This record gives sequence, structure tokens and C-alpha cells, in this order.
Amino acid sequence: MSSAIYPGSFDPVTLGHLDIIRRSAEMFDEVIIGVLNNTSKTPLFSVEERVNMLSEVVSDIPNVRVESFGGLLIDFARQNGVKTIIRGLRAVTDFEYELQIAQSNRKVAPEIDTVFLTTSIDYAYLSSSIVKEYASFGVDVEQFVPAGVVDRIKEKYIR
Ligand code: COD
Repeated sequence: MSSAIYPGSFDPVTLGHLDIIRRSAEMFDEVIIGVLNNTSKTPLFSVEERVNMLSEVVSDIPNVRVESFGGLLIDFARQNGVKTIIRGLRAVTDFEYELQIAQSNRKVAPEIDTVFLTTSIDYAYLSSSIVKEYASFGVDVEQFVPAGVVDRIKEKYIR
């Protein structure tokens, strides 16, 4: 069975992430979405909230499941017996960062490889940070995130 991990912060999940998830689910028998529980950063959504939102968003895709992880991505991959990591590429700026991470991960865990999917043109500009920035100024983010996520974001910015 072919399995892959799609890791990220997903703070919050966007339509760009969802596009990569759906395309990955067509390519692999199983896709595990790994939500980083990074204790040194303060995300807008807790790791539980991010896992719950993602679980709802992918509930119609049978071969995708959502888990949180802490520590190193390669350890999470090894614990799950997965040898493929999926990452999305939006622009050259993504490439430089991603290349460095993929190559260093391979140095430390040579059996694990990274597969890159290029973003769909519709979502090339989109990031979780942009969503949060607009939402914080009261802009409707419906066109950026899956339906169930819109209200969750609004709740965060109600003062
Ligand atoms: N279209 C397509 N893809 C997109 C879009 C979009 N609009 N937006 C984001 N993506 C892709 C990103 O390129 C990325 O591949 C993925 O979606 C997730 O994005 P984010 O921003 O939610 O997640 P990141 O990039 O912050 O995730 C970073 C990791 C959690 C993967 C990384 O920090 C990590 O592996 N941490 C664990 C510690 C570790 O192993 N470190 C070793 C390396 S130093």
C-alpha cells in the first residue's frame, strides 16, 4: 500500500491546502495529514482546533486521515511507516525553503523522500497568513478557506 504524509501548520487550512490534499489522495492509497504541534509558536488555532477543522474538511475523502505531531517530521513519518512526504510549491520563495528542508531531511533519513505538487493557479497567492491578516481587518475570507472554517475564523476575531 502506498502511503504519504502531508505535513503543515494548517493555521488555518486553506483551499490551497485542500487542493493539494485532494490531488494527493488520488495518487496514494493513504494520505496522513500531519498537523504540527509546535510549542514554541503561538498559533491562532490550537492543535486540537486545527485537527478538528481538517477532519471535517476531509471527511468526504475516505483515504485521508488527520493526526497531530510534535518533534521531527521524519520521526513522525517513521512511526507511521511512511516514506513519502508531500509538500506544495507556490513560488520560487517556497522552492528555496523546501529544497533545503527536503535535502536535510534526506541526509538524516535517507529512506524518506519528498514529493512536490505545484499549486493550482487559482490558489498560487494563498497562504494561511494572508487569510489571518484579512480576517483580522474584518474582510470576508469565504473565497480563501473551506466553508466550515469561515465561522471559526470570524469567532477568533470577534472582540
Ligand atoms: N497552494 C498549494 N500549497 C500550499 C498553499 C497553496 N496556496 N499554501 C500552503 N501550501 C503548502 C505549503 O507549501 C506546504 O507544503 C503545506 O501546504 C503546508 O503549509 P503550512 O504553511 O500550513 O505549513 P508549514 O510550511 O508551516 O509546515 C512546516 C512543517 C510543519 C512541515 C515543518 O515546520 C516541520 O516539518 N516541522 C517539524 C520539525 C522538523 O522536522 N524540522 C526539520 C526540518 S528543519
